[in-house]
Amino acid sequence: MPYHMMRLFLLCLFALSSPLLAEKPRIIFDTDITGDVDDVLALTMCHSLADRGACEFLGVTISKDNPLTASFVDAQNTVYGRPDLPIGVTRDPKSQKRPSSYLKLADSPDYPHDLNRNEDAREAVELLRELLEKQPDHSVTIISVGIASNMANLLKSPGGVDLVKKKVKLLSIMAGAFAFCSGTNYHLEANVTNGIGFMQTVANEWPEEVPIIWSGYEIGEALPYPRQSIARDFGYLPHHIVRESYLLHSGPNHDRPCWDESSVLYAVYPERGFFGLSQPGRVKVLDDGFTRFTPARGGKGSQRDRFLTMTSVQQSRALEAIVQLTIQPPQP
Ligand SMILES: [Ca+2]
Repeated sequence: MPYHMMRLFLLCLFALSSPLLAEKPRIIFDTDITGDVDDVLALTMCHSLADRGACEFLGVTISKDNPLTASFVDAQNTVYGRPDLPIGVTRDPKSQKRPSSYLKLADSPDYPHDLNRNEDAREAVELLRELLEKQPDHSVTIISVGIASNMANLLKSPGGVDLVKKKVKLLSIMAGAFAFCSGTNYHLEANVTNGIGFMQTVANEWPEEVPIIWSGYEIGEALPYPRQSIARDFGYLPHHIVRESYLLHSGPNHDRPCWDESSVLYAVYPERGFFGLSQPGRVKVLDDGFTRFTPARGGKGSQRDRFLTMTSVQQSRALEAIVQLTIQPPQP
């Protein structure tokens, strides 16, 4: 075969086998945006990745109770050029009520938007069901980075397990702990402990056929967002909702761990090697909130769950990717 033909053949072969050609993830971002600020940075990453064409951003659902959540998310979505992105809020009275240091920015004239009250937002599970039903089968990636109220209530809704089985490709969830972290081998992580029953429903009832990738506390703890970036990288707008939220929550002298951002990065770029994966197995949520992982042995037992792992090389790559996706300006 002549050289140029061989080259063409090899290029075609590469293109056909390239994961870049795989269908882009269609993402739903399920967040408890209230207490911690990593949700704000993670939501920004969803916008940046959608702006790059790396994913299709279907909507946001909110899993904790605070009257300003929907308004704040709409303000941030408006900053990032998606003023009409669907937003759903939990109305489950068992969802944790939570004060916030930064949601008040929703009331600032610096961040105009048109969804001003949670009462005007959709109910989260109703929105999740509608978004899922409209998508092709096995095409939706749900990124869940808060308490599991919406995920549990989705499963409990009529036909919910079958809907997840039919439409969802992956659940990328920030919850639990799977390695030594925070000074212990038995860390009780907040997204679990703030709603243990919800997380138990997810761990017990999520369909076996739909993989769950867990980002444990230890992953975000090892990804401290650099405070220098907050100081330097958001000056392209006179007021920046990400910068102001971060400062209201963490102040200028803290490198906030990127717990939620890790689940976004994995969900959209699972094949880029930012993280490793544990062997397959099953997570059980104990009554005290600990997440116990049992590996499948010899092909026996559930293989639904894996958790993220990270080498030091992956740590530096993942952190820089998170920073670059967080500081990326909105599309003009
Ligand atoms: Ca969160």
